[in-house]
Amino acid sequence: MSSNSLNRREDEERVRQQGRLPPGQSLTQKFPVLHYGPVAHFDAQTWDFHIFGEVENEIRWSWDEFNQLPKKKVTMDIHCVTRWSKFDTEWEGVSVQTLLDEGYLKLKPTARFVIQHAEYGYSTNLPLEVVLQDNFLLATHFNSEPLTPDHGYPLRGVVGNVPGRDDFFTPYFWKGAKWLRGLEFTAQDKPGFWEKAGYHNQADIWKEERSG
Ligand SMILES: Nc1nc2c(c(=O)[nH]1)N[C@H]1C(S)=C(S)[C@@H](COP(=O)(O)O)O[C@H]1N2
Ligand SMILES: [Mo]
Repeated sequence: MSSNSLNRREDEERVRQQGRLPPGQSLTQKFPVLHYGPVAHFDAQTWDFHIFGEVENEIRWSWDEFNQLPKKKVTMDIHCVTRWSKFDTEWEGVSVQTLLDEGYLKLKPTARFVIQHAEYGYSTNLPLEVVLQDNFLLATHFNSEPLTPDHGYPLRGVVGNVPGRDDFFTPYFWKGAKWLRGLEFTAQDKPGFWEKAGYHNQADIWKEERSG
């Protein structure tokens, strides 16, 4: 066995002992790339970020404007439904709760779900309360570097498990859309790309809600 696979096993055993390895998952030291369709091309001149639906103020931010928003860092464990988990990943970006707290965005009381809309029509849905948790971020950076194109540059949704925060609901990682272009707030739930393809709508990593 190579020393690398020995390390991998030791790391996996450690997170298992810590109660951080969800059922049916295994630890990876790599960062796999997974998506349907092509990697999106980014043009700062035409890119915009659109917030719409059950909101008091519809928003369109340019890339420059988006980058003037307050950002924060969150470290979390990410869990892909294809059974890889990556631990202690650090993300930087904009928190939706911060947008509310600082008055950039005001929701209508009818808003209950959030649909992430990405390039090429990819979408994924989450309950509003999950999007407002600290483990959901509109991320521009991974481990202090801008996202790479295949991981969603310039912007993606991310959601993962924050160790010790059992009060946060954590879904599988497909619930973060790469090449994110907008958020739609809705009164009714709207299953997204993988959810319509047979993945679980709620996707709780601890309950192994993979399909159905
Ligand atoms: N736009 C877009 N975002 C997407 C997907 C996709 O097909 N298109 N796939 C999802 C899935 S299934 C996973 S597991 C993660 C993978 O992110 P990664 O390639 O950065 O590991 O992206 C999610 N976001
Ligand atoms: Mo996935």
